[in-house]
Amino acid sequence: TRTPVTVTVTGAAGQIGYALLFRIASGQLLGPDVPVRLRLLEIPQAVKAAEGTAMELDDCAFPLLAGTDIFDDPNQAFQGANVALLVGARPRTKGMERGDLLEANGGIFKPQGEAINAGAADDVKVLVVGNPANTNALIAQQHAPDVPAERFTAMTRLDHNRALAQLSKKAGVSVADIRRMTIWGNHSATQYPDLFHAEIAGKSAAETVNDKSWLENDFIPTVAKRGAAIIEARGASSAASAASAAIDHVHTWVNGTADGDWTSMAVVSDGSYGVPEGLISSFPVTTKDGKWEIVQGLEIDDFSRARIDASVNELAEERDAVRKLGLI
Ligand code: NAX
Repeated sequence: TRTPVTVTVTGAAGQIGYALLFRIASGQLLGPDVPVRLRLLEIPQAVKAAEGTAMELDDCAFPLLAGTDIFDDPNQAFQGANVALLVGARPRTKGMERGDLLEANGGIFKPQGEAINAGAADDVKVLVVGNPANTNALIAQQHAPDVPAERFTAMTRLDHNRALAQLSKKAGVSVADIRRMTIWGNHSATQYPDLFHAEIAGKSAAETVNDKSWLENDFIPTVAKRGAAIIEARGASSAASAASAAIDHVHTWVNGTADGDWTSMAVVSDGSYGVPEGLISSFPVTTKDGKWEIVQGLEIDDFSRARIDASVNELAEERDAVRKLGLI
């Protein structure tokens, strides 16, 4: 039998954690033949709740779950981690300025980056879900100098999946008929879901839909503001869909994208498409053998260029702000 893969999950007692852990333990993260060992990180006040979740994990009797350990110390939690899902973060509360938000999250993601650097497995893959996800990933990455920068990623797969769902409804097709969807930029309201490179049954999605007004005034804002719409309807933020996207992100990273298709991941920029080197920005990426590559050579028209630039500028501002705060 295989050695279990160690998966560390932070914010394990939160609502995404609750929707995520059972899917990891059932084999949906890494595959139906890969045993996993869970290491959960919570703040001390939430350890008891995490223990309750661990009891339920026991009670599922998942054949693939080799064990669950709970910590309130990042250095212990990331020990030996092959996969690290950084879900716990400090949410923006009323009256909080962006600087305060970045500073509070710096206090979380700096020590977590250091702990990953010190103790994670050599092959560690990191996904940051906790918001502001791209910049939190940048902070963690900057404090893990011994880990290759490409192992730090942030989640835009939920945005990607939301875009697939909206397009499938509009076009009256199954999401399975859609390929090459892309989210560019920041996981925020400035993100740019791109239909000009997406395909429905092999043909341009933008041309197939042929409704510029829908694309501009309906599709883009609906995808970008979907998180707020879920809060409005549910009275709580997206949890099961966020967990599902985190599963998809890691599964695709480990197991590869299908031939002729790609996915969206926020990854460290190498300067592709004019995105400043070092920013963690969402791109179209293919994955193979546990490695991602940014899709090259796509033509970007003026409409897309302006939107990509706006979102990337926001990322550059966030980076400058955390630099000023001494967080990176
Ligand atoms: P919850 O507030 O339900 O849970 C967060 C958990 O993190 C809490 O149990 C808290 O105790 C824990 N936590 C806080 N600081 C911690 C630390 N230093 N170490 C370990 N654990 C810590 O939030 P939830 O709804 O689960 O959302 C988690 C994060 O995901 C939020 O930042 C949220 O904004 C973000 N999201 C990101 C999305 C994305 O697409 N990238 C979409 C969904 C979600 O909004």
